[in-house]
Formats: sequence, C-alpha cells, structure tokens
Amino acid sequence: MSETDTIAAIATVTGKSAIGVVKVSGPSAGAIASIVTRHKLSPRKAHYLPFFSLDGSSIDEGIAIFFNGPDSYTGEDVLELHAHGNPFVLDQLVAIATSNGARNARPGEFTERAFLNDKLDLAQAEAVADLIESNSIEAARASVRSLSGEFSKGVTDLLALLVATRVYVEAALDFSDEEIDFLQDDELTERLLQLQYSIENILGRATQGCLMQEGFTVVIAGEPNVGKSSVLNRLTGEDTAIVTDVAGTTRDVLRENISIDGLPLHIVDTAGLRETNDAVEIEGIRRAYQQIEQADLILAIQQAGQDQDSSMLENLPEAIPVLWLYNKCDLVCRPVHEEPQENVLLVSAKTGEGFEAFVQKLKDAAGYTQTPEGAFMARRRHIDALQAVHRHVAQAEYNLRSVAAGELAAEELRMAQMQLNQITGEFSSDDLLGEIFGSFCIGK
Ligand SMILES: Nc1nc2c(ncn2[C@@H]2O[C@H](COP(=O)(O)OP(=O)(O)OP(=O)(O)O)[C@@H](O)[C@H]2O)c(=O)[nH]1
Ligand SMILES: [Mg+2]
Repeated sequence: MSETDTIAAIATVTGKSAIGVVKVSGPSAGAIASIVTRHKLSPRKAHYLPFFSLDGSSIDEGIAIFFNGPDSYTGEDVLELHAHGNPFVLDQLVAIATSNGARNARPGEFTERAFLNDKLDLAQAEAVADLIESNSIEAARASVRSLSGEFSKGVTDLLALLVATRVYVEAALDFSDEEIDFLQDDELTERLLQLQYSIENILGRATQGCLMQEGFTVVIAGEPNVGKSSVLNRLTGEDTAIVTDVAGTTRDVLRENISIDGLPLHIVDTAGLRETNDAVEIEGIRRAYQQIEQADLILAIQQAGQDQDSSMLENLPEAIPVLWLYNKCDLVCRPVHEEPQENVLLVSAKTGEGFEAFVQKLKDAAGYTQTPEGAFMARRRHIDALQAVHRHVAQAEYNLRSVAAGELAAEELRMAQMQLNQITGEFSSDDLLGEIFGSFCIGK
C-alpha cells in the first residue's frame, strides 16, 4: 500500500463520551473537509460548524480543524473533526472519509507517518505509545521527557561524541607510522572515558524509565505458614490473600500490583513449599516453582528464630537474585543474628516492623534510584542497545590500552555506532517498525 494514500480513524475511545474525534491524514484530507463541512477551512483554525452526510443531511455539529502539511502531526494534510462522542456519529464521519478517497488507518499509522516524514524519531514515536500506556504520573513524566526529544538528544549527543572518537582513531591509524603514537595519548583516553560516562548516565536514566513501564516482579516463596501471604497483605495494604494458621492455606498463585514511588511492583504469592501427597497442593507447588523461574527477585521467607529445613528453597535458579526475609520477628528476642547480613532482613508482617528497610531494599534490588535529572521512558530494546554500546566501547578501550590493537578498537567503535543508530531509527528494519507501530492503538 502506498504511503501517500489517505487514512481515517476515530482517535478517541469507543463508546459514548462528551466528545469524539475523527482524524484524516493524506492528500484527500482537504477534499474530505470540504465535503463534510461545506466550508473552506482556514488552516490551523478551529471552525464551529455543522457536519453533513453525503445526502446533505446534518449529522452533528462540532469543531473542524485543518492542518496543512508539512505543519501537522503526520507531516501531511490533516483534518480533525471534533464531534459529539456517539459511536454512530463517528462511524458516519469515518464512512464519509472512506467513501471519498480515504481508507481505514492501521494501528499507529498516524504516528508511523509522522516518523516516516521526520516529525519524530523512533524513540519519540515509542514515547507517544508509552505516554498513552503510562500507569503513574512518574511514568507519564518520563514519557513526556522522551517524547519532547530529551532522550533522543542524549543519544544524538552520544553519537556525536562517538563519531568524533572514531574519526580520531581512524585518523591515528592512517598516520600510524608517524613518530608519535596517537593511539597512546591522553586525549584519546579522555575521550573514551567521557564516552563511557555519558553512556552510563543515559543508561541509568533509561533503565529507570524502563522499570517504570515494565515494573519489577517479586515472587514470594517459602515453606507453609512462614507468613508469605501476610507479607503480601502488608505490602498491598489490603486483605488480599487468605491468611490462616493452617499450613498450606495458599494453593493458587496470587498476583497483586502496587506502586512504590512510581516503581510498579508485581508481587506474586505462592503455595508453601513442602513434600506433600495432597494433589491440589502438589499442583500449587508446581505453579509456585513456575513463578519462581520468571521472577526478577525471589523473596525467600523463613520464620525468624527458627532453624528450618530450607531444602525446598535450595535449588533456586542461580541467575535470579534472592532476598531473604526472616518474618515474625515480633515473636523472637533479638538480636537473632550477630552481624546484619547482606540480603537478609528481619521483619514482622504482623506489626510492620522492618518493612521500611524492606521496601527500600526492594527498590535497590530493582535498581530504582529516581535520578535527579529524571528518567527517560525507554524500552527493553533501548536498554539492550545502550548496554551493547557500553560493551563495545569498553572493548575498544581494552584493545587500545592493553593490546594496542587500533584496528580492532576502530571496529568496536563502528559497531557501537550501529547500535546507537537503532535507537532513534536511523537504520531500522521493517520488521522492527511493524512491531513497534503495530502495538499502538488505532487512531494514533
Ligand atoms: N506473630 C506473627 N504471626 C504472623 C506473622 N506473619 C504471619 N503470621 C501468622 O502466621 C500464620 C501463617 O501466615 P500466612 O501468611 O498464612 O502464611 P503463609 O506462608 O502464606 O502460609 P501458606 O499459605 O500456608 O503457605 C498466620 O496465623 C499469621 O497470622 C508475623 O509477622 N508475626
Ligand atoms: Mg499463604
């Protein structure tokens, strides 16, 4: 399908609402505006007037705004019709557009056109979808920061620094038989250090944004009756899970989402782990292990002051970090431990003791720091790319300093640049673009 055809869609939520907006973008937008409004619209001005159907009857009255390309969201001619939010009215307006040269827009197609017409780069386009999907004010702020181009600017500045370093290295290689060895001088060391510092700064801020969007999954595991469900309830502040003194109370997997200072935590409560012949419990335990495999952090709970056989927690996946909680500390005389151990906390789900430190520990484990400069809304693919850039630059530095292999260093820097270009979409495959824009809502 040609990119110069005209597209139309309802941009507001389906259902009844005070106002509903229909958007049209492409070369026929002006003609469609004339048909619907029977009026010559001045660009970028709100006109309050009747909307007409093809047979000349009035459908509704509302506001029509016409934007001349390239001064529009998509960069093409755009018509916006703000009607009353009735689905039949809005459908009719779209039908008039589609019978006059437009077709129904695909999800994200308006933003895709904005990207193709250089109105937004890829990271900004993704921020549009992320802003719409934001579940907290912090996430929304981070999205706006990315949408306004702050993240892209950080990436572009990084790119400029990287290109300058590449030029320096390549030039040094060309003159390598000169007496002074450029590759060993302080100027280059300084540049590489600055590059690493910039990457770490952006990576830190992007990681915060990514965490805000995706959240952090904590799976509570431990033997029956140690207080797993009580810990969940204390965290959610509600009576979410059933708590009794019967060992084996929880059987199903229970999932709750909470937000701590803008960090979405997905907390998963599971069945107590023990040897059992009860068929229901066996299935619950199987599901518990399944959840453990998918955790970002395992919260292993034991009862404080009791020597327990923690064999059921022995074979936890090595790659997943574990935080040990000794619960029911209200029942024991302290100090239980001589020395505070790292990743071991003493708490009471009953009294709330130790929970402040525990919640802080959860934020630390997630790597959530609320950087003073503010988070960038970023996606997993951005983080992966930035981490790859970091690795390539570190390798380049090693190649130069430790093995004096200038050619290899130059190649690493070239690969770092390729990774960076992917973030803003300079060189992106059609598959990636399809995946990104396909996840938008229709009309955006
Ligand atoms: N004193 C005291 N009792 C607690 C504390 N936390 C939980 N309990 C009690 O311990 C018992 C078991 O609590 P649950 O939260 O159901 O324990 P669980 O680990 O979810 O148990 P299962 O679902 O059976 O695996 C209940 O009687 C709770 O009231 C605590 O911090 N202090
Ligand atoms: Mg339970």
